[in-house]
Amino acid sequence: MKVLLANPRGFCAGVNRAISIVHQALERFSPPVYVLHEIVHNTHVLEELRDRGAIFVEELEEIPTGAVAIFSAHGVSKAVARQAENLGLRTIDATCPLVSKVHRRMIRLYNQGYDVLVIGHKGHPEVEGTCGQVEGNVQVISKAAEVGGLQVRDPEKVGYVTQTTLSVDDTEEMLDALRMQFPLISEPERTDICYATTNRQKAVRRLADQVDLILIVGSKNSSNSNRLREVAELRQTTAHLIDDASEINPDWLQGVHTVGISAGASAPEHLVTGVIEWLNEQGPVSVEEMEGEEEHISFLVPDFEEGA
Ligand code: 2E6
Ligand code: F3S
Repeated sequence: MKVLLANPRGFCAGVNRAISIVHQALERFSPPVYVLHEIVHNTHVLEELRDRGAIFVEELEEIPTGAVAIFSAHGVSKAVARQAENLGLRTIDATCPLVSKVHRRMIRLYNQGYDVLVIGHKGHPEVEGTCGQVEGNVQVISKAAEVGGLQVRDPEKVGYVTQTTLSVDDTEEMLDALRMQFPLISEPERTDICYATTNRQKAVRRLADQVDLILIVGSKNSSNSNRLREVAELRQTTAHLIDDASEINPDWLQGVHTVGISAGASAPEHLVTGVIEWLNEQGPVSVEEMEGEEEHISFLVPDFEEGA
């Protein structure tokens, strides 16, 4: 069997930074350190950090006064940040800088009097954090069909921001609908879909044309990983999202000659290696890495001594 590896795949700069922040906090402060929400959406990353003394919670009230509280890579609303201060927590912000950039644009548009639309998946923590940058009522849309039902104060003063991990194709469709409805809509030079999302989707699109089956390594609640599976399926290639090799169903391999593998932005590379090893146990495999976009982006880990 042949194995083709998508390139790029796996960890992005924001995930590397967020995980490093938790490691650094565990070194600087005595465990436990608390993390509001999953630092990134990956069960294996969480397991490893739990073993080192991180505690993941969904509510600030679960964190004892004076403890270290890290905000996840997906970002938080202003109200949550304020509440953490009021509770006397030592906060450290691991929000991806590319999400923080979206927050800043959201605030700017709102302060300029725009009705700001958030294009994204309702209920996802990044979308909640982005909406919560401003006090006013923000409308979230997740598909083109919802555009017709939007109510705005002034159709000539509408702007939008997007979630960073959306499907590039679906977003274009939504933007076309928005441009029809609001011809003067305020647009950024590029959408807020981040470089890592764009590159990983492009790589899976190319991979899908060359393989019989695609395995995406990533957790079920990871938005960007789910989008990779959809990209493959849109190209009529069967795809499965798996946390690790243990979730592979051997029946999936019936009649398959070439397997493609990719990994979401929050999935560690050792899980991809585990999948290759598992496939190799079923019969010899040859592994080939596809050509792809080179990524040189990295984000500094803040020195949070003063902030915390
Ligand atoms: C923060 C923002 C975007 O579910 P989603 O894809 O957003 O999150 P992860 O944790 O799977 O991926 C990284 C990430 C963090 N993406
Ligand atoms: Fe940031 Fe994009 Fe990763 S927004 S956390 S670089 S998937």
